[in-house]
Amino acid sequence: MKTLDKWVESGARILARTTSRRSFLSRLGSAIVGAASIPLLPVARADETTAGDEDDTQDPNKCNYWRNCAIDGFLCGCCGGCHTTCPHGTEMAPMTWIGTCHNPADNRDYIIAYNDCCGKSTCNRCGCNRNEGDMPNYLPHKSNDTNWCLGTGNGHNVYHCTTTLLLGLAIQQDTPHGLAAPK
Ligand code: ABN
Repeated sequence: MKTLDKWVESGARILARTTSRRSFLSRLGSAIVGAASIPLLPVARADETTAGDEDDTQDPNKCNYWRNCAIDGFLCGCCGGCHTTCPHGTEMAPMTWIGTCHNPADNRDYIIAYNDCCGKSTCNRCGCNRNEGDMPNYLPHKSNDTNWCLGTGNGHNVYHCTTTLLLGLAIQQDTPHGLAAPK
């Protein structure tokens, strides 16, 4: 014990001789803050990995999925169906809202139909509201904020979720005013 006491005492004397009180406190503070942040580092890195590596544009159950560019509704893939089929117990509305979305995977534009699934209470999962090309409600044929289930005509008017069907490639068209993008 005596040896340990002497060792600590001489260490403290050397420290006192070579350092001012202010610089000692500042170094001590840095050491404490540095040590406290060590356990956080792997967590922060893990978060970055998740955010950076995920490509939501190719995941049908994410709002950022490329086909969802003009959607206003709940994704059927989160409601017991998938992005192209209605969940069991619902039926697809015959009328639909159409959008043109860009697929970054092949750098092309596609025409997408947003067919609502009807006949069960609103799903309320994976609600997405992206609205590219959407128009106000007073232009109902150009607005995605419409319950297309009202057109089912068999009493299944309740909206449940929305599918995203790929109708085809969007190609540029000739117009009297020259070339125009299909959007
Ligand atoms: N087309 C989806 C939807 C349904 C009900 C109300 C608004 C939007």
